[in-house]
Amino acid sequence: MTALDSLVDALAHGSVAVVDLTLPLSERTPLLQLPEPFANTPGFQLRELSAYDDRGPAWYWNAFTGGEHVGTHFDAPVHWITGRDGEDVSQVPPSRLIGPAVVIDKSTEAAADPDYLLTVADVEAFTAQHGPLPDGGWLLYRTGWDARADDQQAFLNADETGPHTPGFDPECARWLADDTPLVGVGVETVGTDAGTAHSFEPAFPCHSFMLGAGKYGLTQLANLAQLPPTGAVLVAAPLRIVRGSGSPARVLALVGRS
Ligand code: 23J
Ligand code: MN
Repeated sequence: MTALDSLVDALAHGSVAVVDLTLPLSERTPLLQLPEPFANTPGFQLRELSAYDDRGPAWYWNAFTGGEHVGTHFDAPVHWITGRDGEDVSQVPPSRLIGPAVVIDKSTEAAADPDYLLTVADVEAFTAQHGPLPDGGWLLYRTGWDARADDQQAFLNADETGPHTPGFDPECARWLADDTPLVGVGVETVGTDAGTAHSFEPAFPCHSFMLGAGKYGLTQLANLAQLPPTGAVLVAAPLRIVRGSGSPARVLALVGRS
């Protein structure tokens, strides 16, 4: 049997399951809120073209509008100034859109401290137990934030000092970008950086270092709790928007079930 025959067999028999890591995309999908004077993204919206009516008697279809960075989405290197000479989303090699994933669970820590920042020591504690970060793979950062995704206010968790959502410590972001074989990181929050990351040095370090290194981001992931710490295979499918800085994406994981 070839590897693909084995995969088809495993999918048919349920020894490999498909987990949808994608949140539903609608006008209710929560949006990043940047402070003045920065531009903000429009949300996702459908406009009905016909619904089995005079405008199209046998068909239903819509046009849609919305930002590239809405809902479960992919950040391409050109999204950030550090990656401005890098790939746009249409140029990402497809082989980099599928790869092994590890899941680091800091949901307990993030519940106690919404400003929790993942550190190099956290990742090293994980690799000491589970083995090295995967070559060409993804680090998925579980914080429990997906439970808040149907409520914009709870999801952004902002007070008078701004948003409070977990993210990466700047040194951890630099290390993941420059010193590990990962191709990207994925998070459950509205962006790959912490809510307070506008005040970090550098500002928005995860965007700055990861995209500057030609790597990628995935945001607003769901169902990471269904994945094992190691062994899942991630498939990220952003739209191939020419000159796009990113795109809403369908993100799936293949997981072994014994
Ligand atoms: C633009 C500016 C800051 C941030 C972001 C976008 C995102 O989170 C994003 O979706 O890439 S933090
Ligand atoms: Mn983004």
